[in-house]
Amino acid sequence: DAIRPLIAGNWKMNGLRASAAEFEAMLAGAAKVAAKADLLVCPPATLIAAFADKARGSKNLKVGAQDCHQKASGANTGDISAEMLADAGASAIIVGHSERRADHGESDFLVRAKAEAAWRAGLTAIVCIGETQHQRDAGQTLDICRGQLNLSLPPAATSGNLVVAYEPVWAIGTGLTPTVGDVEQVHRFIREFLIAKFNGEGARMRLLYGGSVKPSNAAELMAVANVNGALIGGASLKAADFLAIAGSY
Ligand code: G2H
Repeated sequence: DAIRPLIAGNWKMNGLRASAAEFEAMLAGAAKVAAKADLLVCPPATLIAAFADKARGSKNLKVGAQDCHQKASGANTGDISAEMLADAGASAIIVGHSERRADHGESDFLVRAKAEAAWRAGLTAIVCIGETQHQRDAGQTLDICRGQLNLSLPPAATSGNLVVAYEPVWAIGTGLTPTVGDVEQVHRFIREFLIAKFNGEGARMRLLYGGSVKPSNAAELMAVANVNGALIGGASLKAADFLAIAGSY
């Protein structure tokens, strides 16, 4: 069977309660594009409950989170647990985004613990990996990806509880995208890794591309072998762009 694509929006630190109108437009348009792909919107934590309430009962569009703490509860001022995100109505959590790895010093080991926290709360983990410009220039792209996959993916990963997102750091928010050939090479490498480690489950896991995906390049990127959807930042903030990307399947 073909892998059902996932089009996931990562709003990052953008969005106020007034953004509900944009989310409602996504919800309204989702039915048209949902025949071919699952849709997920990951707003900032402050908006998850309100958006999830609006999306309740929608089979077309779900709400997710951008990060979680690895523990279920405790003396961790300012942190939010996967259990709390599940309680707010999230169905998935992005973990290990390069901005968190860079800005908050998150290690592969912590990312793995966060993925397991998502599962503990019954949620899907979307684990992000990807190389920096410096690492790409040094020819280390596949080595970096292998290292991150080895250490960030928990051994109990299945095609149902894990999504992998490949996001070359130099392509994030820069407007630069790798060539189709580059994406194809890295995604083939990741697929081979996943099959070697998780057998049939690895063959069925969803593998997203992320980094400056927009309506004008989505069809080309989504057509690449082993690209089973997209993780979209900037272009996921506007319903028209997000739905156009989702509709490019
Ligand atoms: C990569 C991506 C979303 P953008 O971070 O995760 O952001 O599409 O803005 O490059």
